[in-house]
Amino acid sequence: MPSLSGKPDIAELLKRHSDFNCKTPSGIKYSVWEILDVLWLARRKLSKEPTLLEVKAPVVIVGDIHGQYGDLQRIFRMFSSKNKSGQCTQRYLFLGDYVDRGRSSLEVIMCLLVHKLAYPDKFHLIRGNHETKHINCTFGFLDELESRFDKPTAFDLWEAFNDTFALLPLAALVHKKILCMHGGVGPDLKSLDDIKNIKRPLDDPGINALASDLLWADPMLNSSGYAVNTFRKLNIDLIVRAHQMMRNGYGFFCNRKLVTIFSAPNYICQSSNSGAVMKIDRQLRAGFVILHTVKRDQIGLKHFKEEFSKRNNDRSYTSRDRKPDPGASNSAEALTLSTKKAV
Ligand SMILES: [Mn+2]
Repeated sequence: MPSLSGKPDIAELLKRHSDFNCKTPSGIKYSVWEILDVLWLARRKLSKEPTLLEVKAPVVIVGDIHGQYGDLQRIFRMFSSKNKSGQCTQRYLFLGDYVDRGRSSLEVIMCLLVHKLAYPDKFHLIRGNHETKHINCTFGFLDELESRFDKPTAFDLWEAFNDTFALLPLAALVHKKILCMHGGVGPDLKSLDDIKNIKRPLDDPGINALASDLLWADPMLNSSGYAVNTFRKLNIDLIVRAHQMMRNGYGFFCNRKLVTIFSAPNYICQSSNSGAVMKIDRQLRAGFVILHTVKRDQIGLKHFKEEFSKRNNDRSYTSRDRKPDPGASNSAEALTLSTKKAV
């Protein structure tokens, strides 16, 4: 489909997203044409990317967002040197599940795609299981579009978004050592070339067993033997995936060879879970930043300073062998993967 109204103003769209206060009930005002233009440009960009992205370190890895625009803004602010949302001062890798569940799926996916267009080499998006038609027609995205546009327009936009999702890469490899995907791996993964060879667009990943695992698989807690073989076979140190809600935002499995990160705190307003994002530094050391749930009476600079000094004094170190302390969800955790310097 050709561009419909010419080139969208990416700088203005970035500003509109960073200025937006997510408490405004009406959401960001988009014209149908600018959405279609952004999607058209995004498809052009994504279709040139490989199915297995090669990503350099340092990088910030983000798990499920699920339409929680305010939390996406918090993540940008946390990692922005200017303390401003929308400023891409870091390399980012998002692990999918941008839409559904939360109330601002449209803002989240538009914000991410606009960033992708503005910073194509620093901003990486892979596909989650909610970036598929038969899931996002049921779990909120289509309903949200129908509440903001007339029904035929909403349906056309939903189709255009899903055409774009069909082109998203399915996995990423950070510095050749950390394999990242939304779901997980399964017996169909024999080598990294198997991922590279999956052809896109892939309208229904369910028809490809390996793609299904990458989008849907969950770790089996007793699978350390399988994990060891997989890591040897693929010559990797760690798997980073998302897809499952973690009470503290992240969790290690399979003898600490696999980590789940989930970046939507207070998920669907029922869970009091924290969110987490993972930062991999130049030396391939991994650390986590936790997004705590924030109550109305906890907002403000005074409360932030109190909380900050409280958390800063917490030097506890969480290990898999120690029973997690429910009060210590702010514990920092660091993991050295390799001493090799990242290029
Ligand atoms: Mn998922």
